[in-house]
Amino acid sequence: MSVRACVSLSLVGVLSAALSAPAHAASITFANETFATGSGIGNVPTILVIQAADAETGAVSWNGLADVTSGDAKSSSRTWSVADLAAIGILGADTNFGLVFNLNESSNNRDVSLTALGLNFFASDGSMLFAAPYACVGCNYSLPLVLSESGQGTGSSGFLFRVALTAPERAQFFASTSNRLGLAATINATDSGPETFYLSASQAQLNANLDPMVPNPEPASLVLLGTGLLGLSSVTMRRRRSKNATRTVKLDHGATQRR
Ligand SMILES: [Ca+2]
Ligand SMILES: [Ca+2]
Repeated sequence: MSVRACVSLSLVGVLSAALSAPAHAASITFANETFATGSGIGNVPTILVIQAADAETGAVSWNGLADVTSGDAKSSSRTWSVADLAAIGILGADTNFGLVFNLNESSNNRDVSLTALGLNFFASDGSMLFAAPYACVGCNYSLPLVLSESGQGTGSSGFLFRVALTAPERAQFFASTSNRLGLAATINATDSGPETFYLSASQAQLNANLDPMVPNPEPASLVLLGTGLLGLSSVTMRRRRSKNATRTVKLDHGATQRR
């Protein structure tokens, strides 16, 4: 195949990725931010409480009639209806809101490894509208994410995750005051007290440090985009090799991870 034909096919791949709709989807991201308001499970908008030794996994979801906790989730876990969310300042007009993760570990075992995290958006009848998985594309904090407890006390300080929905998802979820939000998480290397997650509107604080967040590209779009870019890269590499046979090109995707 000629170089020109390869370039044409690669561009088709890139264009088809760009044209695939929707280009974005709901996601949770992390930028190594901490959050220092609230104290105690009952004093913050807690959504999920999970506790087990060594490894814990649990979820709270909505079955159309009541909350359902599973795995290591405690009864203090609860879903939040759109009406509940409005009462704590999380509205459909918000471009993002916060999800705060508190550790409760013993002093000689402060690290945990977050291996899965995802919000689930339910219709009032219990059916799933859509999910917001942890999908920190290009943010340098991929899962499993090792986090270390910085201070004792549930709610006194925590790690701030940001949740972003697309405009159509916001419109869909916030259209009914009885739609509900649930959460699932899996954490390894745990001990001592429960790990907790709570919600935060606090738009002013959330927006103070970072640019407004946008939802991440969908994985399918990323694959197509990656395929197109790889095609372009291989063409470029072949052309360079033909000009300079001894030169080696190394592609570095820049992925690093906090340990
Ligand atoms: Ca630990
Ligand atoms: Ca713990």
